Amino acid sequence: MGSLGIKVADPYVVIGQAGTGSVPVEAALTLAGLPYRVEEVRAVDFGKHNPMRQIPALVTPAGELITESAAILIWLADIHPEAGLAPRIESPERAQFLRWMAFVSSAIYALYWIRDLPSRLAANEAQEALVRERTAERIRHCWSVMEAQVSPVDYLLGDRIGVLDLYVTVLSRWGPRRKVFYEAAPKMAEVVRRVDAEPRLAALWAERFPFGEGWEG
Ligand SMILES: N[C@@H](CCC(=O)N[C@@H](CS)C(=O)NCC(=O)O)C(=O)O
Repeated sequence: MGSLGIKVADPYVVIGQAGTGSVPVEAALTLAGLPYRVEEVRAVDFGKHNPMRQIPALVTPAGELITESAAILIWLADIHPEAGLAPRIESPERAQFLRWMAFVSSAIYALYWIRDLPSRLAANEAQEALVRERTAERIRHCWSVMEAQVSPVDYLLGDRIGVLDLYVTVLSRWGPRRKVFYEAAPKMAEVVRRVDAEPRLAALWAERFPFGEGWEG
């Protein structure tokens, strides 16, 4: 048994929830063809696995707990190089890969701690509305900064889909949502549309992050 009581022979376990940051992890495991199961958690139970009370978390087949979406995605891609989901350490694309994984995590994803629950920092409804407006503008700005610095081919780092594409695709579906993203980042817009349409992910998107009415904003 691993330290979390999961048998060593178990598949990966993703602690997550539909529509959240666990979806790019689920997508990476799907593309890599790795067996996994999702442990769907309610908000009150987030702390059961992650002391930060956040998802996603990943439990490896050896029973190790990994938190932080960027770390999980980079580690998965590195430990399963045969899946080709990230540039290898000696690759000329490696530095930019790490740069943008860290950027998406720290400059954009981190803002959802306040955006998802503005009352964490805002004292009344008017302040909450301002927080929503200003975080939307900040997120739009960060996407436009990234847009100006990347030169996508079919995907962000070349002609192969990878974990960075999955990360950007899922986060750009969150508020202020896709219409804002398409306008702020037209080159990256083509990439995320390609990832939305990736046949190997069709079933996952349908189950875990469906394209419902008005999903683009
Ligand atoms: N730095 C973390 C952020 C994770 C995060 O904010 N997850 C959201 C769900 S998408 C969450 O758990 N929110 C609840 C909270 O922060 O209280 C990561 O990259 O994994």
